[in-house]
Amino acid sequence: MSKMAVLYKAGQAVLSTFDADEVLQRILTIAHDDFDLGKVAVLLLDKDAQQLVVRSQIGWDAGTVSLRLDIHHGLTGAAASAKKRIYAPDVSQDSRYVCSAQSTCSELAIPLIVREEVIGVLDFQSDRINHFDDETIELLTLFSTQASLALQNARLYSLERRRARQLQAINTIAQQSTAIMDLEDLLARACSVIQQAFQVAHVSLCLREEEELVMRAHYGTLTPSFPANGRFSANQHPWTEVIATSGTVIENDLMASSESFRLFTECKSRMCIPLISFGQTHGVLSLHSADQNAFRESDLQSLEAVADICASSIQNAHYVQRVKQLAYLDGLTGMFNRRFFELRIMEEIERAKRYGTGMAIIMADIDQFKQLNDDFGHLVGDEVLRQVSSLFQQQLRKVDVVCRYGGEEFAILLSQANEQQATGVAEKLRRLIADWMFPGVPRRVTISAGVSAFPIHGKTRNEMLQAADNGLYAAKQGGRNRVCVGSLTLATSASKI
Ligand code: GH3
Ligand code: MG
Ligand code: MG
Repeated sequence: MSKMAVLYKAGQAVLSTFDADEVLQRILTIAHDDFDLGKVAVLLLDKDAQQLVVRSQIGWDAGTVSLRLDIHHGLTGAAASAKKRIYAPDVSQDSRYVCSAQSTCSELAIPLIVREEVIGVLDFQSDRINHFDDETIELLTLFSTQASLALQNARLYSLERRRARQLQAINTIAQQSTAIMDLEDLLARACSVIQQAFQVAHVSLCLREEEELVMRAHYGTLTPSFPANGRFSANQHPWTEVIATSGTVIENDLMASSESFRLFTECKSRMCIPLISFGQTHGVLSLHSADQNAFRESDLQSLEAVADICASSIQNAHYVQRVKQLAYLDGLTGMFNRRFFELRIMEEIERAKRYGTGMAIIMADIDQFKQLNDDFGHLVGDEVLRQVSSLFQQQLRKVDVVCRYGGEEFAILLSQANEQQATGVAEKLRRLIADWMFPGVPRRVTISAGVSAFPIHGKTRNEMLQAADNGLYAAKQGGRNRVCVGSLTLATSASKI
């Protein structure tokens, strides 16, 4: 075959694919078969490290692939630095030569250049002195130009595909952020879409709760010591920097880092992006890769777009939560309202049934409140209602729920409490109110209360309420300012003043 025909065939071969590995393979095959060269290597330039990395080779042991050489090292380094081909017809006579194979006698290194920029080097070695004649050198130089273009095309193509995947991900998450109302669902979905689009091993979405970050969704294998939905201090690297600067942190080499706290196993590079909405950092989106150097500045835009969508969904969810909360709050006292009580009593009864832990309710009503309003005015009445609510709240555990059931009546849900404990609590509240001096009320304010406990006084919401109500009725009948344990019939026992 004529030399021109070889060149034509070589050009066709390398330029007809967009797959970088395929291009590299074809370069080696052509050099080996058509130019009769035993040793050929393609080295690509790692600009940041200023090193040439062996990406593909033929003629050496397999171990040479991914070998890194300093840009000033050997003939390949000389070719890359000088941006021109370097030929050593007898390597033993060239001081720049660095031996990589004992049998090599001549070496030709040709830089791969795209738009004036070196992207790598093609390295040809022969076991014969003076192996390369002028024409071969010329042809290999032309071939290397085609190889540069093919590699550049493959690189652009893979960037384009990466870009397309990322755009697709943004689109998917954007659509779902409006379709999915539940925040947990959306965050979980976002993690898996991001993982696919950005091809990383692990993704997490952590939201801020004061000084801590809580992992609300993740994709990947967590380290055994870190539980799903676990929390950790935000005051540590890299989280603290992300939150303090509201900026993305990219770490492409975590091998050397000695940090003791890791979310995920096998994490060699990491990118942490703040979730910002209306100037507030709600949390951090983090991507973790099992490879070094997995993240590029060019991914930043797409990932920040995804982070923005997540942040605004979080903001929306907070708002929805707040609106929901408002629907369950009493405007005068700020306590939960009857609607909330109805919701929670069903949950508490369910829980008591499932775990056999018991629960109780107290219905408390202010005595002669109509008279109090009449004597001191409605505004004073309102203030008494507020203070009674807050006194109740202060006396109870976090798990208990105080609700303004209506007017001057309060319903209290006691989690995991029996009759005796509930009566004790009711009695404590009764005494506290009776002893309290209310502003603008120069006399005692008292309450009456009825208590019922699950399951002895009732097994359903209606039975429990009826029993507590019967207790309250008995307390009023018995002279007020007292606590009565209710039963479904009106037989009651009472504690007195
Ligand atoms: P008893 O000891 O039998 O419970 O007598 P009572 O006067 O407390 O009971 P009654 O049901 O006759 O009256 C309740 C009063 O509570 C009537 C109503 O004006 C008053 N009230 C209800 N809601 C409010 C409120 O939001 N603010 C004020 N100031 N008063 C209220
Ligand atoms: Mg009353
Ligand atoms: Mg009443």
